Amino acid sequence: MKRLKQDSSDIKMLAEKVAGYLVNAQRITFLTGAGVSKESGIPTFRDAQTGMWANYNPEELATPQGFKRDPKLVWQWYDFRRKLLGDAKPNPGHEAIVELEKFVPKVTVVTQNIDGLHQKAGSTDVVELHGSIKRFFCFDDRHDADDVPFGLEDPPLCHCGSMIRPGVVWFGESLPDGAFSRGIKECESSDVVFVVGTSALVQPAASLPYSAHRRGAKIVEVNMEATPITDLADVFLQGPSGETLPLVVASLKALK
Ligand code: BV8
Repeated sequence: MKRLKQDSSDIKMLAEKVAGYLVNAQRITFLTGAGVSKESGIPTFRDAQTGMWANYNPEELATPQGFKRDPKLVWQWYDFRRKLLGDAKPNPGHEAIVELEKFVPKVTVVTQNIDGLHQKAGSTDVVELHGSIKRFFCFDDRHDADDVPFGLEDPPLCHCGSMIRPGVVWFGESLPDGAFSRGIKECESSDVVFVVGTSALVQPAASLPYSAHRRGAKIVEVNMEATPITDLADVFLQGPSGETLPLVVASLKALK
């Protein structure tokens, strides 16, 4: 049922339907985006940028060209976001994904997020399609750089003389070796693929649910609003993932 503006009884009934998919599932994959971290206080990628960032387009800042054009601005944008993350904690949505590891033999998280909250929550198999804001390497040769202090005005320099940048994948850059192929493999071998908190606009991540669907996986979308994936989904759970995913876990426990 894809009726938008689902009420609580709809959501409960749909959560029970999803739990039914999980009773005998051997492998499930969660493809997550910024929405899963929203209830941890992390603005989503497309939320209106807050404060001083209101006048900048993230898709311009998150590019090698943007960094070369204005290294100070891009560096400070990531420093601001990294600080936001500092004391962010996983929310009940992250925790529900971890709890499912008790009931399903294999649970993989393929995330577009760079915030590390899935790992912090305790997920044991996480693929970071777009890297991590907590890692750094140099712009020219990708020499790893140790942890960089907060509050630098400008990007520090690598021992090779190149500017150090955040260890994330920018627009126009390839995904880390093996990450996307691992994402395809997990989505194509899963009984159920959850697509949680993503606008499903950025490629090639947004193509993963289609790979899963072609192989017959059940697709469960969790979002506040419809996306390009909604029509593909077997179930669309409309609501915050911090509320809907724990409902699925509670329904599964009642079935076990
Ligand atoms: C690449 C890291 C190969 C940086 C990010 C076709 C094929 C291949 C490439 C392309 C293609 N078409 C276009 C491209 C180019 C480009 C692209 O996709 N552009 C878009 C704009 C069309 N793709 C690339 O460049 C990729 N590279 O393809 O390499 C290549 C190489 C060279 C030359 C050619 C090809 C690399 C893309 C990676 C970019 N890096 N992040 C950083 O974060 O600073 S992308 C960034 O935005 C995120 O990582 C995420 O992937 C993306 C979208 O964000 P979402 O996570 O979806 O968040 P968003 O805000 O959009 O949505 C939040 C959702 O949550 C909403 O739906 C909302 O309703 C929902 N929500 C809110 N609250 C809640 C909630 N849901 C549940 N609960 C809640 N409480």
